[in-house]
Amino acid sequence: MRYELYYWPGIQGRGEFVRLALEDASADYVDVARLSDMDGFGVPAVMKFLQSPEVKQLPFAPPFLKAGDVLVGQTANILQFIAPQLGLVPQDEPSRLWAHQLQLTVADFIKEAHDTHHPIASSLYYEEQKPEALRRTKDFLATRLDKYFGYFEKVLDRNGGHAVAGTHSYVDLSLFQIVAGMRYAFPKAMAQREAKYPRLVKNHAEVQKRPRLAQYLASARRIAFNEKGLFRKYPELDAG
Ligand SMILES: N[C@@H](CCC(=O)N[C@@H](CS)C(=O)NCC(=O)O)C(=O)O
Repeated sequence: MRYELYYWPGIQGRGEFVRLALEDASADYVDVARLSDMDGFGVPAVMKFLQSPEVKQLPFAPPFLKAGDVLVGQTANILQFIAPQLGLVPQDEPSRLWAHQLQLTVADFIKEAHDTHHPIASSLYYEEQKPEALRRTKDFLATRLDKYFGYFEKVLDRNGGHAVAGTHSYVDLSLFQIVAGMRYAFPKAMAQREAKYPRLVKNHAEVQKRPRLAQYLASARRIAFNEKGLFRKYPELDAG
């Protein structure tokens, strides 16, 4: 089956967590918004689902994914849906619940990382909320980052180096992505902390070496991190 991923073009954002799963599994998919408007794709195709009165299971926001007649939104929910089909989670319910629990925690982390540069409103520019961003980031780096990374480190330790014991799963891919994002956005802060998180660092290195992922990461399909996405590099925020 050909999956259709609907996400904003030009950023990794939350769509990247879905892309990583599709790419790691070598799934047949189209990244709809990155294809031409002229062929019926592009951003208009995304907007069609968000605005058409005919869509009953209306997504709130991208990413969302279409698989045959199924239309599913919310990053963690999309992953929970496709992972069993892609062999990226064990089939048993306890494992799937555990993976989903972790993915929801990743979603919480991403929101907090995003709010470092947009603590007041997503509708305002970073430059319009810079003093608040500095204050928010100070606390994020002092308390929240270590709380989340310490938690994920413990999880990897207790499960033999994987998020779900004994197997590679979509959560390992998401943990790779948050390490990559944090290294991009906060290189100083990460350099000071990485020694505390050897399993997270090892997971990042192992995921990036997976043959299909390595190919993807080196391809033009992997959008570079930039200052429009979730993880943004504003050196003044990276106090270490
Ligand atoms: N909880 C949702 C959040 C979705 C979300 O915030 N999407 C962003 C792009 S990453 C968006 O387009 N939001 C539009 C809005 O919130 O108005 C998820 O995990 O998928």
